[in-house]
Amino acid sequence: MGAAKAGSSVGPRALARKSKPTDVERTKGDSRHLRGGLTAALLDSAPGLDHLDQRVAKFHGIYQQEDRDGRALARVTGTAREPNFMVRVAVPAGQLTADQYLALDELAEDVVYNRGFRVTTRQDVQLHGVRKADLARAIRRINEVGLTTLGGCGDVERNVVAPPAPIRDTGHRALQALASDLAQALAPATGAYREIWLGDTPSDLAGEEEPLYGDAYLPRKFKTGLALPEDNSVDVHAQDVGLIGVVEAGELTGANVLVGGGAGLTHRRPETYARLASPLGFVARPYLVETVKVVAGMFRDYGDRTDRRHSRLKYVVEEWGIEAFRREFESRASFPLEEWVETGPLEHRDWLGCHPQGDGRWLYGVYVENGRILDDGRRRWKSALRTLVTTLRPRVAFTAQQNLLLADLSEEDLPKVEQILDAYRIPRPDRLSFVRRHALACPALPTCGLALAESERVAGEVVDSFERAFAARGLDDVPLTLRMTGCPNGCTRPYSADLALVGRKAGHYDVYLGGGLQGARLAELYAESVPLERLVARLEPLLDDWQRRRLPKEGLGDFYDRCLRRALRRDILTGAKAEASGLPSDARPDDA
Ligand code: SRM
Ligand code: SF4
Repeated sequence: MGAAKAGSSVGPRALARKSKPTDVERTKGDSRHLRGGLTAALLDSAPGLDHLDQRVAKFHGIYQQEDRDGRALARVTGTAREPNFMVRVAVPAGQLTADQYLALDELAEDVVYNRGFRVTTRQDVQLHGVRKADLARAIRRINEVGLTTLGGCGDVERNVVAPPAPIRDTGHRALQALASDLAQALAPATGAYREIWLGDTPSDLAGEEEPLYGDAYLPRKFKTGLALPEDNSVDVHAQDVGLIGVVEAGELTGANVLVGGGAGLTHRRPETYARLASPLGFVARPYLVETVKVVAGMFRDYGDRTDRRHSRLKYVVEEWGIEAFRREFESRASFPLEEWVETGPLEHRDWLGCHPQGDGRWLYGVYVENGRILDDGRRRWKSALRTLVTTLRPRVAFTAQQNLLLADLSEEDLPKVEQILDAYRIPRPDRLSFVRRHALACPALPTCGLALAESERVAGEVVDSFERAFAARGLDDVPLTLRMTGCPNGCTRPYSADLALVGRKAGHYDVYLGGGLQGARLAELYAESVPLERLVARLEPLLDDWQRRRLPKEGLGDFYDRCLRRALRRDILTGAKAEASGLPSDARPDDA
């Protein structure tokens, strides 16, 4: 089990175009179920891990990085480049207790160079700049409070995302429970994590099995997202597997299943593309965990293990066609795949501000700029949130828009929340423009080894300038998604946004237009390699056109789609036009 069936004839086209598995496949297969040389490496005095252990460490939620600002300096001064680590804590559906939140806050004080941490677009938390000597302490602490980093990264099921709002209705409750069940059912079974980080006695490898993944794990990352028709806060079409819950007569009867979504593409590789997931059918509630396992098993067996750039479920689905994929799914499933249930268009919710939970209590969604929980300059998100959580003891939930919800508040708590936000100069959601409220930016420089351009560090200015351009034209009355990334990997899911700025090279961005908040339509490439300082000017004629010709309340993406889209609408978006861009050879390691 676990080996790719290279050249299998199940799909209309054989997938494996090269015959030799990648080096990463060998590393995984030789790792003795993700042990590698990590135990010894943690004890040696080297500041970093060797490249094989770096690959294994990803499955434990740990990425070796370096401060890319310091790279040039090291080159000039001839000093060695110092590695450090990013630790990703997996938080299914983003749900935390107050104590877990405060433990992360404290841990950041202890092991993170700037004492901050960051909410991710998959409802996780990342701690950046951790020293190797502090890794074991950090991971122990995370586990002591009932959290884990296992599967935060690596070629396994990643964090399961789901609507985070603590609404006491059937749909939200059932999907949050399902996210947790899926996380457990698809977690690697190896004892390696507990042995290395938590001091468990080494198990007898001969008797240890990875029943779902096999010895070589999946060919690459695998992502599951859950949504409700009235709450697609996770971009369900961008997931390898998306489940849209169907609630009938107050019961979750099952879910419509989507397969083969994904946002990553590579410049100069037109055969790589972003793709919206395709409808597979409806599955009844008792079989939803099994459904994701069946799809993961298909990816395990048919995903490309010879070329990591071509190794995502979306390529299997696109190349086989959904009919062939469905036939194979049905041949593996022990339960029926039924007809898709019509539930109407998906709606996006961000849950910022205050909302009744439906049980007499309230939730308050706090806007966190780029998910960065940090005390920095005038705004003090870290102190504000610590004060809120310490004083009010809410449950906490992270959103896939990098924000944070405080749950289970009483009505009397609500003014206190706003007082505390004001005291720390945190903008209240109702005072944000739509463009700022929905904007997302990835970390990019200086931590991300794949960044071609800045993202988070310039996003504030970019939002400021678009905010001015929209306000000057009276175009600030509709929600709008502006998503920025430092490279085409798509970590903020930019290819389904109204407006996306995707790093092409230092200081330059490709501009995409035509998606929308619901994430159900792909944007298209509108302008290539636009200098940062020209972005607004380049788009001004288009904004004028939108102002003149739009329907009442028509958003930018909808307007673009109705009036200006050049390409025939498709479910995939290739990087073909970006072929000319120069991707440094170290910008896309094959084992990311
Ligand atoms: Fe991502 C790689 C950050 C969500 C597509 N992503 C990376 C790495 C780990 C860079 C690396 O491999 O060395 C980035 C770490 C930067 C840093 O310094 O923190 C990184 N990705 C992020 C986060 C933190 C962005 C954020 O602003 O929050 C998100 C963490 C999610 C999590 O908690 O698990 C994040 N990444 C995504 C998403 C969105 C999603 O999952 O909903 C995508 C697009 C969806 C998809 O997977 O198709 C995404 N990240 C990628 C890719 C391209 C994958 C592909 O199929 O081509 C890479 C590169 C790779 O894997 O080779 C990547
Ligand atoms: Fe890094 Fe690119 Fe992801 Fe941004 S989009 S975090 S630059 S991999």
